[in-house]
Amino acid sequence: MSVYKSKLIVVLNIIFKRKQAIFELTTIRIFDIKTRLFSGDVAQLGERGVRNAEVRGSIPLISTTFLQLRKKKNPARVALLSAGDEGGVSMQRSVVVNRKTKETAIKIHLNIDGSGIVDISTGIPFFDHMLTLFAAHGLFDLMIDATGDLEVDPHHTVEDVGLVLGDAFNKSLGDRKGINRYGHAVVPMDDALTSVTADLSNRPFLVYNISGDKGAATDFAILPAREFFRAFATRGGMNLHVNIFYGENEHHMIESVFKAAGKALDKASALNERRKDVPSTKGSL
Ligand SMILES: [Mn+2]
Repeated sequence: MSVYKSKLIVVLNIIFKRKQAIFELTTIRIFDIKTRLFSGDVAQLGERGVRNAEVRGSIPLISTTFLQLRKKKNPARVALLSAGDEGGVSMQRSVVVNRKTKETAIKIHLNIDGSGIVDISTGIPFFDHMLTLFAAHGLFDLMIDATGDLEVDPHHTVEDVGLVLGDAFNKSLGDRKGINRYGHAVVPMDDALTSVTADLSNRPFLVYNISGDKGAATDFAILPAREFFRAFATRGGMNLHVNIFYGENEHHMIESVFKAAGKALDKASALNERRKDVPSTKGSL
């Protein structure tokens, strides 16, 4: 930011010091935010991060400006948010959600504008494998640390991870302004083919159709996967349609479901630079 712009911001801040909303509006109008977009941070953010930051660019710039001017008043907050701004991290939609019950303890860190960095431990290796595929193909950064009463049944852990991951998506999406809202993917895995269609409508509803042969049962089979997606869609405020068209191998069938879900949700959750408001003619989601 040029010296001229910095000084102008100081002046604006003094003029509007009790009217933050006006200050923000003024700043957005004056500067072309895209021109100062994290010079040097592109490599860290990746293409999608930059694109999303461009869409949302105005907000971090303004927070940074406020932080610089109010540094003396709240140093801890300044340090936290400034660090994020320097690394471009604050531009991304990133949340941490914790949930602990008598059956399970789950911690999830999700960045829906990530690059597919995954670290998952649920105690159910096949579930870890599926969630890894979901995040890797959806380009989400996802850390899941879950422990549950697996000696009773994997069901509690599977369902509760679905609930907490749904919460994490819901929190990440915020007021859902600027998102595509809809996303669709059809993904093959050798003999299996699945489509997932997502509408981030805030109207939870799961459709889960299995046309093919269900194959041999595993400890994380097609039906437990459905319970995961039911919990996930409910808490995530999503309408999800999962259609498993066919498949001979159950592992491949479920794998195509999780990959397709990741890709569909990547598209649906991404910010669209042409959309400034909530993608609903009602005005809210
Ligand atoms: Mn596999």
